[in-house]
Amino acid sequence: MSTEPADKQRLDPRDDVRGRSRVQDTPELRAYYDELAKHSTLAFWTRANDIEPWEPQTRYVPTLWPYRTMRDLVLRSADLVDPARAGRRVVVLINDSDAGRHYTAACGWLFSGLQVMRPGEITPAHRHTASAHRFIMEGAGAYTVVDGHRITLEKHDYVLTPNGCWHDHGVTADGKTSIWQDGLDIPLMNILETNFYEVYPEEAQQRQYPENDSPRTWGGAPGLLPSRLEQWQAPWSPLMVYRWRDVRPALVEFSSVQKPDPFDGHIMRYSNPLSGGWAMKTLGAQMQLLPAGFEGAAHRHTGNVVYNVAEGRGYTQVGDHRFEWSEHDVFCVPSWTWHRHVNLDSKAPAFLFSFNDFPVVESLGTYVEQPEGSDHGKSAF
Ligand code: 1HN
Repeated sequence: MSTEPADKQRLDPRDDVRGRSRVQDTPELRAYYDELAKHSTLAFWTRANDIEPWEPQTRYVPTLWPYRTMRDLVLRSADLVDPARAGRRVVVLINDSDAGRHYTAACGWLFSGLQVMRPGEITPAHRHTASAHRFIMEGAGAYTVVDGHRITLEKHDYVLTPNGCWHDHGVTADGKTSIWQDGLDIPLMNILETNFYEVYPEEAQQRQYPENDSPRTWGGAPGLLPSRLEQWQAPWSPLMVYRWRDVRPALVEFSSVQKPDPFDGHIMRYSNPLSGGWAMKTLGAQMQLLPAGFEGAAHRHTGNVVYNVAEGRGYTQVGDHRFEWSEHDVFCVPSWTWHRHVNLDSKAPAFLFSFNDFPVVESLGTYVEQPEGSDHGKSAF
């Protein structure tokens, strides 16, 4: 016998089965629910089907932030506020959904923004529980100082600011106005209510190590690690910057000997060279090469991804949205949303940088992937 769903639960015929909530509303029950509410309680069966969906239900909308619009907006912020007063001069990418606005999220647990720095400017030194990473989009002379390690930054370099590390950044006086994308796990840290923040006693840190000591120590050549250094204790990668001048040729070499993945083309992760795992505990990042004319197959997976187009032109179908992209456009793929990538250039590869919350999703054992047309992976069980 069909029953009406209880108070305010969504109407889904699939819920009319044993093991799901299908309690019919009655005047006695309504009175009981009112009584429960007075005592900071509720009847689980009135909410069960909503809070235990059959499969992940994202609260985020697929979104494209086109660089031709974003660039003008970000540059305008440089005329309007001083980074030393603003703390950080960042235009935040907001997912235009209740959850996105509430958590200040671009997608899922991912916060992202575009930051601009003019020559001679600095962002005052600070630290927080949230982890951060950055993808350099344009400019010259940018640098960051992470716990006393000064790192010079060039276009398309990827750099870490792990949780709790002091950091400040700037652009040298002889550099060029620089724009980069920041990615942080702020929404996750705030939902866990674990987020602390501190300002450094001085505006900027003194460099405590030789310039670029991190990549010079840990990234001199692939697979080559120091034999006699004290063991690295931190839970993040000792290699803090991954240079585009190394990453791009590495992907081209990789693609020359491997078959492309049907969904992602040739995709590589920015990993901790000591473990092979993600470089930080909460945020992951990848670079992928879509071969000329690549037409990816559709799949979906748990975990959220924010892309930044490093090179090329194409489109990504995300749910009902077709995002045509070219250099530095940013777009997101929310958890468990079907998507496929297409490189519209028949002669040149496209490169997509992306960052994600996979380290969290994987470490909790909740990563699930499903190729289109297959039942495999549909359920986590
Ligand atoms: C942060 O530390 C930076 O250091 C940029 O550049 C953006 C947004 C929220 C919280 C911390 C930075 C940030 C941030």
